[in-house]
Amino acid sequence: MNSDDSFYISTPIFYVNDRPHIGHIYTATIADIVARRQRMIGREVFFLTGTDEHAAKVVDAASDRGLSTRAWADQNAGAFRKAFQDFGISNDDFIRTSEQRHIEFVEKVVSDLEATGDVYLGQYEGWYDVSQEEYVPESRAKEHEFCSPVTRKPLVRRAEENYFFRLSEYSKPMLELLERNPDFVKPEARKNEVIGRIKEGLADVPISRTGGGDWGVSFPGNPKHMIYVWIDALLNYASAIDLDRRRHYWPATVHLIAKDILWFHAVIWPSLLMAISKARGNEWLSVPNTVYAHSFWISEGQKMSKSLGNFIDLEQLHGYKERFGLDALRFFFATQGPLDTMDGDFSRSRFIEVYNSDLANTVGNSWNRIVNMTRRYCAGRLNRKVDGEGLGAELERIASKKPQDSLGVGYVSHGVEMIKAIDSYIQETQPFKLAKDASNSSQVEEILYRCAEAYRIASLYLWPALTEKMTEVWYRSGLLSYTEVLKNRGSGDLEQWTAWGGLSEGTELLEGPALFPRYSEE
Ligand code: ME8
Repeated sequence: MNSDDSFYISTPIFYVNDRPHIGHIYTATIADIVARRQRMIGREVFFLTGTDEHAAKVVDAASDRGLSTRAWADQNAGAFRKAFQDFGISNDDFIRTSEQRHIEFVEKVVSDLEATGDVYLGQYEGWYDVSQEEYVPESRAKEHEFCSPVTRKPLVRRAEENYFFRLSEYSKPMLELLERNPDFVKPEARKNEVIGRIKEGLADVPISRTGGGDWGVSFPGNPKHMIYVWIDALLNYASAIDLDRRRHYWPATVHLIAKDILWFHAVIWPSLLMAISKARGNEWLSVPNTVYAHSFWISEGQKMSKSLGNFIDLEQLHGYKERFGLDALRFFFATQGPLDTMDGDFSRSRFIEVYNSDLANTVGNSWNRIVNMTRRYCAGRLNRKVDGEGLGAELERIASKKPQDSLGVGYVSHGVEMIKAIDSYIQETQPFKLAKDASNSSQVEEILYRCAEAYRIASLYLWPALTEKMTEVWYRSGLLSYTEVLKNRGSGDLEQWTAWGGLSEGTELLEGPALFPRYSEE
């Protein structure tokens, strides 16, 4: 079991047949926001991402370009690594399935499973979805007119001698797991889909292929067979843990994925882990706490596709970053993304609308007003430290609400609500009017302290998404030590930080450029 204060979050490992796009950056950003918040509340976080390299489509994409598979995989793995840096992702490790540490682990596990009989040699014939690298059961193939349920590309008939994983043995343990741990699959509706499909019955699954070249991990003792890319891929979550050094992070707290790969994560992966535990003794690798499957981004109202030309690629994302700032993109992902069971539409007009209303007019403007009034009426300093009367109770009410998603991403919206509460408070108390009469000066000082202090509290809710701009706010209000605390993982204490009164008397608020300048298309 992992220690209570550790928190292990992963993204899928992404195929290197092409460069990253919005979907990959989205999942990584959400995982990043979760990871940052968990570090903030004092957990010791391990945040893993990486690349899935041994897929046939990587081989095909490389040969289309006249490159070696290795060269193409290296190039794209590099592109993922760079993109994650460019978009502020704070992953602790980046695993590639072509690394030796991973390959050795896969070989060891597969040998163990062969020894217990959970993996055996047999015959398979069925419908294969080349675009998704998976077999599709007869009934599902029929239902989708023998096309890929995901990409609509025609399925192909494949027959082969394969090694199989005895998944059929795990229906009962899987149903028990889902019963015992109601948080195992999130959101709730996804869990019901999974339970429904398990109840239809689980068949053994092929886990090797032959004749597809030598790009992959060969089956231990029978190198004619290569280990199927999905088994190879799922094991990354364990191989990266480096069982001596990072053992205390196990089991994973959350595997964050999208709905397209839910079955692999919610059924095959835990079954595999149960089989591994059987081989190695109980609890060697126990099942994750939660598999969280978000939905898809679509674009301008339609499914994204290369042929429609509405694919939001890396260049476009860089365009948003340059024009609006990285924080604006992260904020849009956090508050408008398909985190639940509905797909989310990424449209430029919506992006601008959210940017202007939440960031320019609320988060940015409110800070600007507080600083300007403090400079104008109080020589730039918060001269009077007071309690939160008139504002504190409202902040507490907002803070006590549970966000809709179980990951806690919704806390970002709490920060915006808190800032709206500051704006209402300014509206009610009218410090700009009071300041006209010098005899009100202490009252004005009190109001401005309350606003700045409430903003400080809101900034802590916003920081996991708005990391650059809230760090800037901390700089402008003498709180730069926060960033030092956050660098030392696990030393943050959010309760203490968000308690009223963090800003000391005499704090100077510094002027600076607008945090989020209003955007207009002209
Ligand atoms: O499936 N909207 O890799 P992959 C939101 N290698 N998220 C999206 C998205 C969209 N339109 N499109 C993709 C694989 N994603 C395997 C995984 S894990 C052991 C192996 C995101 O490169 C989302 O996280 O096809 C989805 O699950 C993932 O990219 C699929 O990435």
